[in-house]
Amino acid sequence: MAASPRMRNTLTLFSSSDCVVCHRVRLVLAAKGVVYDLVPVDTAKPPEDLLDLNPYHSVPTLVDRDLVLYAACVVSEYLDERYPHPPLMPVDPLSRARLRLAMLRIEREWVPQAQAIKSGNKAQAEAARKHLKELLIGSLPLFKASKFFLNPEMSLADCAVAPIIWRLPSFGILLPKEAKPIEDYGLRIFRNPAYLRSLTPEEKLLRELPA
Ligand SMILES: N[C@@H](CCC(=O)N[C@@H](CS)C(=O)NCC(=O)O)C(=O)O
Repeated sequence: MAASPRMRNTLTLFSSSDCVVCHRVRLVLAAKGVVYDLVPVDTAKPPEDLLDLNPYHSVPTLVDRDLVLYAACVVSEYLDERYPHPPLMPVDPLSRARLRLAMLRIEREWVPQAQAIKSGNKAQAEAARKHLKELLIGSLPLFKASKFFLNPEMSLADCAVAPIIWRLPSFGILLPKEAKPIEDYGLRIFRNPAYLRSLTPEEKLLRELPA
């Protein structure tokens, strides 16, 4: 949960207001119930602090006292270790490796499509829309296999996937009927009270929260 500006918290997150990668980290923080200061960033005009702290000037960037972390995968795993409850990774090495590989593929294949839909020109956005839809439909067996993404419990992988599913209506992606397990999966996450806490005001407008 983002704290009021007057409070000083240990953690500060530089985050833009509508970004699947920042949303991923905000969802980890919300699932853990961690209080933090949120610094809204316009990536076209990054604040001086961010320019000094992160050589890539990217968001999300997390500051925990003297520690500065960037890259959503690094930040998410750090938060899961720093705030162990509830755990967002399975315990056995095989399941952990599978989830890490899934997160890598989401980062390399799904996220660039989401970013191109939002920021690309018309042709790039249209191609990305088509590609993302194909990727999702191709992953249907994974959404059907367990309650959450590749895991019986909510995990860091869901924190990476759910922000993309949340945006499908705003991306203009309508999934076919046979992809209902993806919609059902999304609803299981969106109904979690932590999910609401992960959203910025801009992201709240992207679709209706389920009852
Ligand atoms: N690999 C980075 C990428 C994050 C990313 O693409 N962030 C975008 C905003 S959604 C950004 O900061 N763009 C501005 C820049 O990179 O200068 C991560 O996982 O954190």
